[in-house]
Amino acid sequence: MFNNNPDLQSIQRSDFAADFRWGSSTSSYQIEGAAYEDGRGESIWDRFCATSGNIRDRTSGEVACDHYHRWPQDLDIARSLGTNAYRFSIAWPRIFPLGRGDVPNPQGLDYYSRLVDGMLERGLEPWVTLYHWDLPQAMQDRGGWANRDTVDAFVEYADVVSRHLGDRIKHWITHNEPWCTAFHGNYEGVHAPGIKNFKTALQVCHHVLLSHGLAIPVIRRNVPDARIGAALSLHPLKPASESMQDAAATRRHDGLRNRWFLDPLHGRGYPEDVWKILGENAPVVQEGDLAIIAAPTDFLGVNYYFPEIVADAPGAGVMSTRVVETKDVERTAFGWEVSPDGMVDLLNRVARDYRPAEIYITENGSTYDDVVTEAGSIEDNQRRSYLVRHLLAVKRIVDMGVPVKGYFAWSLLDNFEWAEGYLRRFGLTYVDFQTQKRTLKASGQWYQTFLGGVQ
Ligand code: IFM
Repeated sequence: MFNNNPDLQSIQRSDFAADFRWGSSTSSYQIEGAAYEDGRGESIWDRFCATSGNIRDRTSGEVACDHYHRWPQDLDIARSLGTNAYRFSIAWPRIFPLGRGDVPNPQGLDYYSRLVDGMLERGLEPWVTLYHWDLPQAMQDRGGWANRDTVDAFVEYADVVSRHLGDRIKHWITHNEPWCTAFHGNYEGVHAPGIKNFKTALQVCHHVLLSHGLAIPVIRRNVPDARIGAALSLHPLKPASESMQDAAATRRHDGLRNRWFLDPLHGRGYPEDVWKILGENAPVVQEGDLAIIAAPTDFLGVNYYFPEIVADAPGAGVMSTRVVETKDVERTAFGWEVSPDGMVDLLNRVARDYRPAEIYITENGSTYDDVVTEAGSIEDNQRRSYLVRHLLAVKRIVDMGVPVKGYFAWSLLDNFEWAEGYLRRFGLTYVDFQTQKRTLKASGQWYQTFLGGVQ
């Protein structure tokens, strides 16, 4: 029914520029484990996972991939793939166990220093994300991102990390997917800290964007040759029908899902059409905030997974929209539509409407129910097909003149998939969470062959 069996030879690394960044992505809470080692403080995810009902398989990131101890092996895998870049994140509670303080935790800084050296030794350019959702719990106890003080604490943290690691890290991503921080965490309550309040989510959103803007000059001061951006989760959208109502709903949904982030980051302030709908839910924005948020960046990170189909839904939340599931489309095990064309549409739209100097696909990947064969291999043909077809899409986008300069597969390893626990595997590498054995999947082997890595 679907053309999900692409010619595996249909794309070559040489189809891309020699300096194209090829990488894989991970994040601290999802892989590190060692939750209570070397002075790490509690994060909101430790607390959230400890509450029954929050995580589908009742697990946590306490051990995860034990990457904190096994990172040399994991970086060896990244090197063996033939990638030239590696995206990872820093756990803020390892640096400031209480969120802020006079003295950063030396063991936390040492750990990341060794990790970064390990990347450089293996020819992996470090791409760091400062915030991939593991806020120190102590900051949450003081209101979390809804409290403007957290913005200052983030900037202090960014200052310390960039002073310590900026001699070796040149690529800085301030935040991963602010939409998820705000709405999964503070409106839907399905992510830490588990709050369900629309107004709070919008205030969180504003503070996260503000902290991005305030951190930029600090990082630039510490790392004059830094290249800085944010990684947004963006979605191409289509109306559920040809009705005017669905078209208008799609525009509203786009307003909060995409433009609410893209517009202020590109100097346009918050979209007025959405602001009007928000009414009393609109965030408190102080004079000068929007100029700060619009601080010039060097690239835009786009995390692309799936398109959304939107219908008008009077009374469904403040935005009166609903995302509908259409039948007869190919989906991953998560139910996310597989649409390489959606990626083409999205990146064309972003380039046309916002003209970022460079775009990096900072995440793209899929989850399927992997099976280990008797021989011990993982023949994840669907994930491999997903990868090949999305890389073909990247090639089309580049050929159209969109400045896409790199691709980071999500993820190097199977890992802790937030509210789904370990039920969803996104890795190019299979992780047996009982033994911590790593096995490159067929998808990882394909990426390795494509990139000219070493088996
Ligand atoms: O695992 C997550 C990641 O942390 C953020 N982007 C989406 C991935 C898959 O859900």
